Amino acid sequence: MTRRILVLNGPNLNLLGTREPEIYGSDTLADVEELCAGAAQEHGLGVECRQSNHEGELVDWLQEAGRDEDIIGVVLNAGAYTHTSIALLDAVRGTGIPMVEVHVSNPAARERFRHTSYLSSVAEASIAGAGIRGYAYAVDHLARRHG
Ligand code: CA2
Repeated sequence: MTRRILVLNGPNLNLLGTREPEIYGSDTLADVEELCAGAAQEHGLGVECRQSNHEGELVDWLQEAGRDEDIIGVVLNAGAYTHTSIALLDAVRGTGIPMVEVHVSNPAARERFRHTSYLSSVAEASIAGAGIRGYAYAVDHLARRHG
């Protein structure tokens, strides 16, 4: 099977493009997935895109990725779990797979409760505020580091 990058989106990101366009823009999650597929294809890689509103499901998928030798990296936008989830932090750490944290908006420029990320400490890179292009940058980074 083609080597691939797992693109994981957390809670409410299925709503991208439907509300709050001033914060998140007007592109949808389907647009994000298409963008990632294009960025990966440029490096001869595939993508597997998943979204869940459930923390445990995200943990399960990270664990699965850790057992899958064809997954070379994870792009993770954990949504609001970014600011709360030690379970996701532990899951990423447990996989040992390179992970790039992505945010469509720039949480550092928003409410104080968004300033803490439990995931930054286990991220190889963090990209925030670049809109959905941030996902493509993350895919590109993981592809290039893999070589
Ligand atoms: O900027 C990001 O990508 C966030 O991860 C998005 C999360 C937010 O909790 C983080 O602080 C930053 C929220 C995703 C909710 O997305 C929506 C999109 C459109 C309409 C409603 C929610």
